Amino acid sequence: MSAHASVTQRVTPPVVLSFAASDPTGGAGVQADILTLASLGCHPLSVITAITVQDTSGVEGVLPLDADWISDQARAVLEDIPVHAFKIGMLGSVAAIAAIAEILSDYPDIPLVFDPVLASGRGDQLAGEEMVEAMLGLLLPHTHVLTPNSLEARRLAQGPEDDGEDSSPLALPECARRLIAAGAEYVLLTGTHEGTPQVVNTLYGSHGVVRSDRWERLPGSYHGSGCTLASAVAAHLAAGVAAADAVKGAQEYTWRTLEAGFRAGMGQHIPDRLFWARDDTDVASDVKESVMEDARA
Ligand code: PXL
Repeated sequence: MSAHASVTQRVTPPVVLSFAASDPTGGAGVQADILTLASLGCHPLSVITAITVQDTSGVEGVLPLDADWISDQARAVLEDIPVHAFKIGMLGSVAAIAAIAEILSDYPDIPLVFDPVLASGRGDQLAGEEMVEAMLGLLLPHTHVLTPNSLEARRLAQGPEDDGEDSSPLALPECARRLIAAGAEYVLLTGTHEGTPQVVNTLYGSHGVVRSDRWERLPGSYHGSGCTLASAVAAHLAAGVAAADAVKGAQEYTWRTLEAGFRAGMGQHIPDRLFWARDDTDVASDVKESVMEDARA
């Protein structure tokens, strides 16, 4: 009898539901989430919010899905499978945001990691002003950990009073304070876009800074680093790790995926979410080799 034939009831791994858009390059979007969640031992559920046309240099087109189709995808799996964390990435419309907010309000005890995607790495706009307003009003109140980069944090936190010609950009701690006042429990503000020698990522809570971590700045430009980080936080939360430690573990994992990143096309590098499976010295590589050999035999 083959070793695969016995039907035993296995323990289900932590389950994370990701709401995200498709990125055919596999660098960002739902593909990045699935790779990250699987690499960290979770089972990923994926609800597609939009389909994009893009390469590793930039986004050429976005087709938002009907809000009803987003709700139906989510309701079908949620009624079948218990979920341990939610993750939200790129959203295609205000209607999609409202539909997802309604679903979240039925699952108040499941932690949500919200990566407020506003633009691609090249700067293609992926969310208009009404979507920013809807994210603030409808999704932040459900958010356990918000993961904006500094550009997203300023755009989300900026009020009309900050729009004057000669007003200086908002300080990042003030952005975090406003985003927490809008409903997020924690804000992990990433510093990749700041001009600092190291990348400084800071986790804020309702009493101020919870932790601040510094990372060697890598030379490449990466496609999907934010999706990887947010999914990694969700994976840790789904496994029962509390926010401060989840954020630490997620940053360590993400930095290693970037260090191992590769340039598959002509644009940005892609983080290697499965870096450990390619390490010759790792047990995982022995398993992969033996599976390949069995298949060839
Ligand atoms: O990295 C943010 C992001 C998320 N999701 C999709 C994207 C991008 C950036 O391009 O295309 C689908």
